[in-house]
Amino acid sequence: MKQPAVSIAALLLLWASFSYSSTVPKIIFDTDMTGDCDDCGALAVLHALADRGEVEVLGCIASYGANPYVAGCIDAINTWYGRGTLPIGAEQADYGRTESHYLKAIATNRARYGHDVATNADVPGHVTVYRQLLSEQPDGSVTIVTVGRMKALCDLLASPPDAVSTLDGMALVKQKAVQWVCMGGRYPNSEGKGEANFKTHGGAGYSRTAVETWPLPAVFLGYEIGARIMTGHLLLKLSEDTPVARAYQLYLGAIKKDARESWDQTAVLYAVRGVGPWWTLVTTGHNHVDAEGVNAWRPEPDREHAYAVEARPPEEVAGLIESLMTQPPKARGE
Ligand SMILES: [Ca+2]
Repeated sequence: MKQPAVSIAALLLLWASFSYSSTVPKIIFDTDMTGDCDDCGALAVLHALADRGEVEVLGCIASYGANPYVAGCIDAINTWYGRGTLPIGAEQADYGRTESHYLKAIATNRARYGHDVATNADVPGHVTVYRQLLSEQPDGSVTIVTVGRMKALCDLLASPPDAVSTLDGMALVKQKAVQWVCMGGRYPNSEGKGEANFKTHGGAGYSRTAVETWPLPAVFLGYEIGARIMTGHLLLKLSEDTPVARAYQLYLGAIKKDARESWDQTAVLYAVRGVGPWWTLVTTGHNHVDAEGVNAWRPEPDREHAYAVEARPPEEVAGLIESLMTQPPKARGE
């Protein structure tokens, strides 16, 4: 009697692991990694959750061409986590905003980080990669996470049919994506304050277009959520052989702080684990964005928009994010 019982248990475990792996979110990570370090922290959280079997990372998009070394830094981080072959697409145009406290130091140090991409010119364009990643996936399966300006997302939505897919960008998104999770804006923002991803550096038109035309559910993690979650202090203690730690060391050293707000990490955490105990969602109404890129939540008409509201103390979420950002990569066997 013992033998069959063990086999059934093993079969159940196998079935559970199969059904689990087939239902984890599939994520494209769209980042403007340049002027702040929370993009690196968000990518670390994404890899840590992938190491735990909670998410499949499809690829990364470097949006807005803010700095030539975005793709190189992304590749250094992906390589550190054993995912150096993940596709990266990058905006090839140079918009001239090149300052970053950490990008070049990490992207060009291939001897230390073992990656093979140095600059955005070493990878295909953002639209090509976006379209490729989407077209390869089952219908209704992809979550797009943006933690920067929405230039690349707008370019995807406006893209014509090509060799990758006979569908235009809007039809491709409708067929393959399931939701958009966006770090951006403020909620409900009746006072009309601006937020960087929506408003600055030419982003205004893009945020308005993206929010108005995105054809599926969209969830927004606002400025006010991540602004209260301070993380990074444990990364300061890690070796500079860890690229995410190095980014934080260089960035926090430059601004003379020992931790940073965690805006971008909240979008990744939500996209993988949902509201959890940390947030509730306001789902009635819609996110309105004006011509200047300033958003406000309007109670009507209702659209498929939602925004997160803090439900747990920020210190608790900070502890979780910090532990994920410092979780040793599974691929390194540490
Ligand atoms: Ca960002």
